[in-house]
Amino acid sequence: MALRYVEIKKQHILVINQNCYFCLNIMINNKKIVVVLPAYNAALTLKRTYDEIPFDIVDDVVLVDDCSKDNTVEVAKSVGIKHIISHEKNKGYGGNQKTCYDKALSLGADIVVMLHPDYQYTPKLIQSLTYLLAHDLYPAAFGSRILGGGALKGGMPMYKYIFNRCLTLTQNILIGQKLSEYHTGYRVFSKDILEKINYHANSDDFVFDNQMISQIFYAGFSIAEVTCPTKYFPEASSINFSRSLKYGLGVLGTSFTHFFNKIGLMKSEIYKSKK
Ligand SMILES: Nc1nc2c(ncn2[C@@H]2O[C@H](COP(=O)(O)OP(=O)(O)O)[C@@H](O)[C@H]2O)c(=O)[nH]1
Ligand SMILES: [Mg+2]
Repeated sequence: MALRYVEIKKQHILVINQNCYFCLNIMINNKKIVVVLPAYNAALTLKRTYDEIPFDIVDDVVLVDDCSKDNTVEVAKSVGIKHIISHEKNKGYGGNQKTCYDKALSLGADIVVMLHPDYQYTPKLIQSLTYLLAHDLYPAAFGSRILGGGALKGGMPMYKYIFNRCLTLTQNILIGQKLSEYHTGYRVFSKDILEKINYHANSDDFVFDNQMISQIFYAGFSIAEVTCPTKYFPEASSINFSRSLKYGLGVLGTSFTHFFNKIGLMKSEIYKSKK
């Protein structure tokens, strides 16, 4: 009997005969994996990113479009993304992620992968990152551009690299942790984390990412890191020096807030648990 392997709409299918076929999607440890793509002007890079997602283990993809000025939504439809949400107004990167995580939880995700659709981080790392969560070793895993030297090799501007290293050192001291960087955009979270931390209380801007790390550590969760290459090219990076500066100040504010809450001098809304 000749078995046939086909790929239909990103599903891997083993065909025995006309009436009999098997979907070859593998669930790691019975966990549902949802990839969320917070998109803003991602039309030129979305397909390249989407095509590299490992659909043998990924169950669903959600794209949230933050009122892009290009045809991101049309491209998302054309590549076959099932869950597309469009913001009527531009909310910002943090506001976008709030919608992403709400949707992923409503789809019953056990593991949520936040992947930038600007093709800066390779989707080929999804397996390595998600296995750490699927086997209950860690509740969160990040792709680190600092471990393994991916940042400079990938063309991160020198001023961003220096900011990254200085802010990371300060944060490790104030938060009492040992991450290699707090600024990567490649993050995988367990359902437990997303159900517990109050991410809705965070900023709608870029500092959202940093507040989330602070909340995760504050709640007593740990974070794994995996070396990660990165690519800097015009479509993958829009944050200029002044936005970086604003972000850097926000990061310092977040770290001091964390420290003052820890020693009991402040009681901030962002650390109130959702459950
Ligand atoms: N929702 C939203 N996302 C944005 C906005 N500006 C940038 N982004 C997204 O934020 C992420 C990081 O921005 P990016 O310019 O790639 O930053 P960089 O790679 O660190 O220089 C990317 O996924 C962008 O699509 C915005 O105004 N709104
Ligand atoms: Mg980018």
